Amino acid sequence: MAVDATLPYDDQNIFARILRDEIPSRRVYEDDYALAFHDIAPWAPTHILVIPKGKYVSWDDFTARASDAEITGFVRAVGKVARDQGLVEPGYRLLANTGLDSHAEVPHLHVHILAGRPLGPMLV
Ligand code: IU
Repeated sequence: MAVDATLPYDDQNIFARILRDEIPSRRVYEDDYALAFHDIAPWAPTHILVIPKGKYVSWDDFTARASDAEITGFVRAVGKVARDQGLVEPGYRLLANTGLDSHAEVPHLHVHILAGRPLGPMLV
């Protein structure tokens, strides 16, 4: 079910539980600002989710409330994960759904890193 980006943060959401290690995930990277793990239902040969350590519902919430250090740390982590996974060539796509129309499903900000095949044009 799509989630409303304006809802308050839910400490029991699945990615909060992954952050707390209450639920296993295939982690690929972690630092003070971010955790990256493989998506459980990949849309492409490489499908990694990068989430901030802080409690942010969406891209909108994050960019409105996070500190400059959190934003810089998170964005750098996304770039580092893609580099470390060898995705810069031939390339990758970043995607962050926010709000009902985007069909965001998990109410903790996540950036999708998609790669591993020609992804074609963005159709929507
Ligand atoms: P969305 O942007 O909120 O629609 O993406 C949610 C993603 O989280 C989606 O690709 C799911 O496959 C993924 N996911 C996951 O990796 N592990 C989980 O336990 C759950 C969802 I629930």
